[in-house]
Amino acid sequence: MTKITESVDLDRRGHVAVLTVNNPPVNALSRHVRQGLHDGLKQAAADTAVHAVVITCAGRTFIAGADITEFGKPPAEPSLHAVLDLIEGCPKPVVAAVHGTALGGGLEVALACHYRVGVKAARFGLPEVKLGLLPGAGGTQRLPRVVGAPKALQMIVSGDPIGADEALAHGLIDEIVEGDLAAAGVAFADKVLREKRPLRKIRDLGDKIAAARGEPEIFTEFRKSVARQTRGFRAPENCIKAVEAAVTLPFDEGLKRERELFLELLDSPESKAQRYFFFAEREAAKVPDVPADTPAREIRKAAVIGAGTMGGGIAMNFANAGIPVTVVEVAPDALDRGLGIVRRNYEATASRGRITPADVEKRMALIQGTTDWNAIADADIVIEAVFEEMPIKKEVFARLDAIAKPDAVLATNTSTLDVNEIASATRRPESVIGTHFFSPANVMRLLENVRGARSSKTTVATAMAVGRRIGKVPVLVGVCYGFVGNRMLHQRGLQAEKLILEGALPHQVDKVLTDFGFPMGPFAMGDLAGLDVGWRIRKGRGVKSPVADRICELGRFGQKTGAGYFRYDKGDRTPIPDPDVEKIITEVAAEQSIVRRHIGDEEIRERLLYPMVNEGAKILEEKIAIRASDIDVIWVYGYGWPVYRGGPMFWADAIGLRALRDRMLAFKKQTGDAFWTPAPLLDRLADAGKGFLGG
Ligand code: T1G
Ligand code: NAD
Repeated sequence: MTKITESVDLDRRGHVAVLTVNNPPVNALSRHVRQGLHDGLKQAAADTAVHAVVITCAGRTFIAGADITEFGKPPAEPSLHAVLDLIEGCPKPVVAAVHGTALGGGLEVALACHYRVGVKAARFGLPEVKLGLLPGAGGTQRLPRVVGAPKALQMIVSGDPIGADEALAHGLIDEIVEGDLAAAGVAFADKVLREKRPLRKIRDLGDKIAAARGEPEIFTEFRKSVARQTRGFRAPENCIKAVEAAVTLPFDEGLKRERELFLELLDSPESKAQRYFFFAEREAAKVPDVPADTPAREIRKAAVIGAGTMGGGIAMNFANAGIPVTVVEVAPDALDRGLGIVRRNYEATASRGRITPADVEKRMALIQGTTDWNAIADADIVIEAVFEEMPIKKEVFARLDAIAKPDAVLATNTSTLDVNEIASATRRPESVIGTHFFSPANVMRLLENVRGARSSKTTVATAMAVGRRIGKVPVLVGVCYGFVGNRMLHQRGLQAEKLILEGALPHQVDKVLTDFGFPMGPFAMGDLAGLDVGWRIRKGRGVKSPVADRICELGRFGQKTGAGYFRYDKGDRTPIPDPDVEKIITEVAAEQSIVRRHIGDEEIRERLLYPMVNEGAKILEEKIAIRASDIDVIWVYGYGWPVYRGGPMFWADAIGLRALRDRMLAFKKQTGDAFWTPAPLLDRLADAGKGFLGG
């Protein structure tokens, strides 16, 4: 075994040279890996005793792509292109032996090889679009030549990997192998030599792309089919153009076109935001004083109290992860209603072909409904999702304290209430934590875990681990009113109500945020979540929101009642502006002697988003959030902040905190409203010319 570089070893097995990449944690193509492959290949090519080469990786995965931490830095030789040319141009067969994930530049390395084998569990993908990029090392030119243009479009624009079976079916790999991977790679190389198979260079393959030549509708139809989910993203269109180039241009010209399209994206604000977010999401999983090896409770059985809007969705998450879950309700009719919605949701998913009817039954079988509280005595975690009223919450937790097993984690899904006060209703506050899901709970990926003053490290570790296990992105926050997300949302809501009183209309305000990239605006979002939830909270706190209160007094709770700020046709979720609401708004404005005026979109955007950022600064000062990037993860996964804008704190840094702070002061001067007072942290950073994310 020869060490070519710190991360690449060269070994000889008979006439086959084996190049092994070992660059933990995911064998990214850092400069020393590229150097190692480059020099190792040269060595193997020059060695007359070597008749073939296998490229494989140590550790948990094949190469997971270019080293994202190197982006934005001056390019270092050898380039990946140079390495791939060496692989494809090698006069001896080169075989890629894949396990784990061959992603991005990793799949491009495999595509430059003459043959590819993979283990059954291997996955293959080009996820660059998720970083606001495109496969920039020949992936957009080689993949279509193997799997055809339509499949390549689907893989490159979705960024989602495919499994080994599908890869084999599409000719992306030549064989699924078992046992020791390097040995299997060598055996395959020996077979290639024995059978005198040609050096199959994908650059020379033409039949699959020929099939798409003269069929521009493939691209037109594809653009139409992805228009909705790619709205606002820059990278998908460049990905499509690059695949078009693969079909219409000779290989080397296509490669040049790919390069142009890649460089356009590399410096784009969207890709910078999405690359920032890649690391922000991974940082959010880390809790400084709760090391990754802190023992978490094993969750074999779960329970949910309340089968309402949230309880049902929460139960589905556990069933989806194969964990049996018991749902407790006050009465059989409430239970039937709640579990009926759960079954209909599963059947709707099955009707769209995402799960099978058998899956529906399997998951429903994991969800047991009851009104008997003793049924939850053996649950490892209990999540409460009953009405948002403190007395009811405390009564429920006192009862849980009496029934639940000693080491159970007791969690509350409250959206605003004091988790410490809820915990005080038990004799085991160290086992109590907030697990704040977002509506619809079986869909939204964010889980805001709320650490109480007495929550133990094991309880925190368990809540974070459970979150990942049920497919959520858990972020840990502290106890305060509305935690992080709802607390910032509240500031936006206050301004949204003022904006419609002063002259804007709900659909105009919503359009400003949907143009910004949100899936919906504040008013349509209120209608989705149910205006009664906010009304119940306001009444509980003795605060008023004149327009919203008046709408609720009319029984207009949003989508669930067919009308809220907007009205909805039966079975349709499209918000329709309603003159009745405009009438309510103008009446309330008149009662408050507000002279309505034209308000421009720029002002609407600033007044909705700057107060959120300002509240984010206060949240950081109070250490309710561990880091600024956690706030961004919360807003992207919980509230639909467009990922290509990074999140509110990243976005604020991009605008410049001084400019943002000065606009707030301008609004303060204009309105005389202390609401616009910049947070001390914002002021300090603005004066220092710094940002929330350092720099
Ligand atoms: N570069 C640098 N660091 C990376 C990395 C990468 N490509 N991938 C992962 N990491 C770090 C990550 O930050 C974390 O660090 C640790 O590895 C474990 O990751 C030319 C332009 C492979 C499926 O987009 O999807 O190739 O937090 O927690 O859940 O065309 O990582 O421990 O310090 O995510 O098991 C394209 C990105 C690059 C794949 C493993 N490739 N990675 O998931 O672990 S662009 C990607 C992933 C490119 C070429 C272009 C996942 C994974 P830390 P993890 P995991
Ligand atoms: P909901 O009114 O739809 O459901 C509450 C359910 O709890 C009802 O079915 C009720 O019968 C049941 N219930 C009440 N008291 C009970 C008891 N003692 N034992 C068993 N069941 C009982 O309310 P929801 O929207 O699901 O909200 C539930 C909790 O989740 C609240 O704390 C809310 O703030 C929070 N939350 C709501 C949302 C949202 O968007 N709706 C989002 C996040 C968090």
